[in-house]
Amino acid sequence: MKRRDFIKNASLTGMGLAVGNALTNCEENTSDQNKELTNTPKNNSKRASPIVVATWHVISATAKAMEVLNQDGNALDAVEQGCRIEEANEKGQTVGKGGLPDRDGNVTLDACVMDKHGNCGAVVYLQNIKHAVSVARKVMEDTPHVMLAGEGAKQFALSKGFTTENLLTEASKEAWEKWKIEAQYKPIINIENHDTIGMLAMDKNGDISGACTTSGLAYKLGGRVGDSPIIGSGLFIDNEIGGCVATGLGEEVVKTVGSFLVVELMRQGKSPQEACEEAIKRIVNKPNSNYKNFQVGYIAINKQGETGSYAIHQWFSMTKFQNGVNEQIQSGYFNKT
Ligand code: SD4
Repeated sequence: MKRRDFIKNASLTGMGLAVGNALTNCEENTSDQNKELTNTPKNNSKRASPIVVATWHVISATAKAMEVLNQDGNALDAVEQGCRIEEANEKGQTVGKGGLPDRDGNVTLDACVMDKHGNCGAVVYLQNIKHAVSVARKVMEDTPHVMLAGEGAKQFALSKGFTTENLLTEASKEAWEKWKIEAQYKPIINIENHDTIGMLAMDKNGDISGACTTSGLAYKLGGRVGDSPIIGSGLFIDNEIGGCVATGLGEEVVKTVGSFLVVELMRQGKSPQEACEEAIKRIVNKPNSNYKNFQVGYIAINKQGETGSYAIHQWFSMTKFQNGVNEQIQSGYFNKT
């Protein structure tokens, strides 16, 4: 058996069975105590129409995702196809091709996906392969693993038919050359650097999936990985409750496991908007928080099709496509000074 086949089989047999048992056990456990712990809001309401939301102003990406949903694609297909639009957009300097490099001039990509079953896949420090989100999906579907890094991720992608290309465009190279003149040995954390695309979709069956893809912070230290490919931080989906994706300074999102936090707050009964606001408060209310110097933004969706978004600073926005309307919505923000 080839190594690749072995990996695939392992995911479908041993490990698959383990997960299957765990799920079965959960379903069978109907004790009152367990119900209380789970505290899942009831989903008696009418099913919402298909919906796509994404971080920042990415109308073409949400349009693509909705096109997939309208053609009976599922939420996972929608978020993957939507994110690919921005990964291929050379003008976007924070995602895929054209992404700004690290301080050594290397473009390194992070991405993840999570589906309605709670399956997930991620790649970190991926180089020379533009569609990191699709590689992340392959990790989820074709291996028993959740995350592949660096050269291993690249070799895996090549084995799946992805091809390599230079992701550093002339414009991004020029910007990097300019940055090098004054290069300060600290992460640049002003809000203009944050443009990760995180996308959540709910399909006609009411199932939710999400994806997140980025070239990370511009001029980061070589090897640095942010929140975007970390399940629970950059993205989290619980198909019983809803989903959340993050953008901004990944280090601060990781420290509060932001996307998981938002979903858990929704589980406790908060609306997506309230949950995003509470998660931002966790960051800014920390003793000695220097939140004035960095941006973090969250967008969220719940099972009823309600959405929310909130950030530390002004000018964060969410693109939302529902009922034929594809629009950019400015987010509320914490720092009014
Ligand atoms: C990171 N959260 O790597 C990402 C950066 C980001 O738009 O959001 N860029 O920390």
